[in-house]
Amino acid sequence: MNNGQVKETVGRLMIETPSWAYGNSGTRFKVFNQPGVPRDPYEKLADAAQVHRFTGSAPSVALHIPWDKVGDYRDLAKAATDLGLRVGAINPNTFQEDDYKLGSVCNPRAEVRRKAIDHLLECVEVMEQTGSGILSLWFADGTNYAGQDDLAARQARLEEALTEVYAALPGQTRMLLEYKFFEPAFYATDVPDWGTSLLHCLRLGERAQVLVDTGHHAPGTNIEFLVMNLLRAGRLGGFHFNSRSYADDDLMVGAADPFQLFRIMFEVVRGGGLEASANDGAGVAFMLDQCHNLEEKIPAEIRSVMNVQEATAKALLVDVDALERAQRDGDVLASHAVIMDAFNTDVRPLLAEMRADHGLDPDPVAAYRRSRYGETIRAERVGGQAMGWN
Ligand code: RM4
Ligand code: MN
Ligand code: MN
Repeated sequence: MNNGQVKETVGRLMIETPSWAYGNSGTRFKVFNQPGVPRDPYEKLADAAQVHRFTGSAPSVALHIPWDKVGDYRDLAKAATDLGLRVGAINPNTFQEDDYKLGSVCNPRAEVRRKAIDHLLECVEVMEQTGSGILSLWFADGTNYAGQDDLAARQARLEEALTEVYAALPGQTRMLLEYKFFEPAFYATDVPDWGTSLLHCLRLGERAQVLVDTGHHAPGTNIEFLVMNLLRAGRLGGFHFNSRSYADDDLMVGAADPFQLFRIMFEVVRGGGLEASANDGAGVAFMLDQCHNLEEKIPAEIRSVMNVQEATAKALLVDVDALERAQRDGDVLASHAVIMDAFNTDVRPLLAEMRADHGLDPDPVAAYRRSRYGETIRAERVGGQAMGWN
């Protein structure tokens, strides 16, 4: 691909930011408070609009219910539109109530499962009211000890719940099923890996797809391999981008291992995953799922969008003809060199040019700083209850 095509393709790539990235967050030990943090979902949207304003590439915001519960979701969707945004994926929360101690949709007690399913159905209604195209499911369900519950029965309960919710999905909307190998469950997680997620999705139907959170794998997992396979199967629904060094660290995407992000984006490009990138259309939904505990949240989201853009631009620069030739010749070093040449290209000038082409500042973080939006919210948002996990 030439530079012009790279700019055009990256310019079309849209990345969704999560409402929870703008609220307070922390570790298992402490939620840190930052000044100027949103007090309600409307203020989260206002912050998300800044990320879109300076990148031109983050037009949608994922919501987490009930963290983002409001009385009137149509009004919230209208507020998003007024800010030049739209509501993206709706994420139910079935992991923060005592009732869910032994699981939500996999709980051994039918009444708890009913409560969890009803919450998922409530989120389907939120989709309808906000025009969202994606129900994004992650379950904290699992067990801590061998024998604690019947593993197969838990899968059957999960299947039953997903079937009911899938049937309630409006129109052409999709259900994405996210997996994570451990935490909070430490013995057996009910959806630990892409295989389990895919099995459920295949049973449900075409509008059920796997969500790959890049932080949800054991160390050393070859994520690009499973991304390739999911694309081949037509079941890669989307990404939750973030980076990890140890567990589910939720750090900025591309921070811990930019080479891994590049390898993932290369498989996305190869598998046609960039072709329909509208978040609630048929394509792969590119979403961030991060928490900024130490760093300022809005510029961290801007930086993250830029990291995805850089990895994508490098992936697009791979000389595929030279690569295919070297692969055919069995020339291991030459094929690897083609990949490394692309990865080692400094694409920052090209992306700066791309932004200028779109009437944006070539340096989004600097432009955000100059806007003094951060100072403004820190001065204005005094009093009230800051939003966050707690
Ligand atoms: C989980 C998972 C989900 C996110 C929650 C808050 O670990 O990544 O996507 O909704 O955290
Ligand atoms: Mn996630
Ligand atoms: Mn996570």
